[in-house]
Amino acid sequence: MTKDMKNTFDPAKIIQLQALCAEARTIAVLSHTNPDGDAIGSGLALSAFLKRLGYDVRFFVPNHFPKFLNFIPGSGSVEIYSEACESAKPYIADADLIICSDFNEIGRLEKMTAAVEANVIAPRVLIDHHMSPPEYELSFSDTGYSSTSHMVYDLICAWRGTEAITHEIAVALYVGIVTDTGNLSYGNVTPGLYRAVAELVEKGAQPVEISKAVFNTQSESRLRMVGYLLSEKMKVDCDIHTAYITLTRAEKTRFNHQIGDTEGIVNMPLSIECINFSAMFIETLDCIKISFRSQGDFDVNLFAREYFNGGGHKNAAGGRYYGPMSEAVARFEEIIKTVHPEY
Ligand SMILES: [Mn+2]
Repeated sequence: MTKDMKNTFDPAKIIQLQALCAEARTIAVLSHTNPDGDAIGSGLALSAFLKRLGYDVRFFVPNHFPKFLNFIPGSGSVEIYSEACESAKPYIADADLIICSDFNEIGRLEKMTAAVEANVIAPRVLIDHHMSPPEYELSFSDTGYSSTSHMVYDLICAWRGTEAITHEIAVALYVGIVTDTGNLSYGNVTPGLYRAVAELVEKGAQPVEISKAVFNTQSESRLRMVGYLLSEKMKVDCDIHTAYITLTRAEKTRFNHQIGDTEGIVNMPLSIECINFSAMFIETLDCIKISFRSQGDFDVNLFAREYFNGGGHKNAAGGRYYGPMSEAVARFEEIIKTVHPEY
């Protein structure tokens, strides 16, 4: 197990998990809406591991994941609830054990929430690195991890040792780690994380190939959208170390926007020397979705919580505004006059 982590995966808790699994005939592994690399990577690795131990496991996410994740071995087995709820609903509702991976509240399952709530018998297990974990029968919750995939790595190693990391599991976990850390460039990139990554590479995860698949497979229209947003839509205020970008529905249509296309754009203003706080406002059918990123001490989890009905991590959080884009931006502009990074 990764040495510099606290006892998130201590032997007593692993025994508890083993007992819960041993009592279960069917296990449902779940991850969050708009699944990202960490959601898919951690969920796929967990289900592959449990399947190899002989359990009946199915892995469900509420809606589609971005196409660039299709190269992960086993990604075809991920069940998309919005597509196949007829078969998913009874399995989730009758599962003997529910494992929630990479999210901290059941509401993040959106339409899938009802199926989970219909199951009042199954114990719930949490494995997640977000703040404010729910009270489940068994929780592996630790915000010190930069990805849930790194947590799943430690969990598998604590349970079965590194021998249990197959090629398929290694690729899935590696993808989850690099997507949540911007290819190992932000978040808690600890010595332990590099040790885990070294092991995953040893087991067959190919860093160059995976970087290409994850970071260099965007469409021309996505790259042009990024160019347009940075050139025309980014507001920068060096005095308060803050920048933000807005994206309307009309602009999404203009650039043939696909799921996952806005991923990562909010981080880009942070590469400007004077900027330590970045926000991105994205218009959707029912609200303005807002992403916040920071580097250094400025706590965007608190910011999102306090002003935009959201939350997340200290350096990465999200929120929502119910109203037109102009109002969301005006509100933001007003708040950052007084609340912004000091340097
Ligand atoms: Mn994650």
